[in-house]
Amino acid sequence: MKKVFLGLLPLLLTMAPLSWAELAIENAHIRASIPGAPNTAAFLTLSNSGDQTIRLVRAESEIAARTELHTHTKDNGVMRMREVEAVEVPAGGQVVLQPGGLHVMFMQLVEPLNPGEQAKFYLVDDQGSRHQVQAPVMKIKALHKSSKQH
Ligand SMILES: [Cu+2]
Repeated sequence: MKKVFLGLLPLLLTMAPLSWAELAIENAHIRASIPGAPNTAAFLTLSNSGDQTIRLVRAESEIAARTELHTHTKDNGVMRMREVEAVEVPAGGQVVLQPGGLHVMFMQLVEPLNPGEQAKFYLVDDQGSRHQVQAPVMKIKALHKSSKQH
């Protein structure tokens, strides 16, 4: 046991200051923009292999005038989008950003995003670390008509 512990120690020491390394971002994809619609969204899966909650407090990109963290809420039976203060990924946990739920919102796209293209954006945590996300642009059907309005 002692041998195993000593063997792991250098690795643990190396990893300790890099808390951002605990966040894994998978299955990222961006909805292709609809002609004439200035907004679109990105979806992805966040996994936290660390032992502390990761709080993502904002999103940034150069593909849109505004990039925000959004969720959907039901308001008198109508699905609406609103900005969230933070997306929290619990220690050892996973959060899925998906149509109808949490998403990264791009408002006032600089140019249309077409299927087959790639785009880049960032998720920023409350420690100031910027997590770069490179994602393919794909055709994704809107779940609700209201998800087009903003
Ligand atoms: Cu939104």
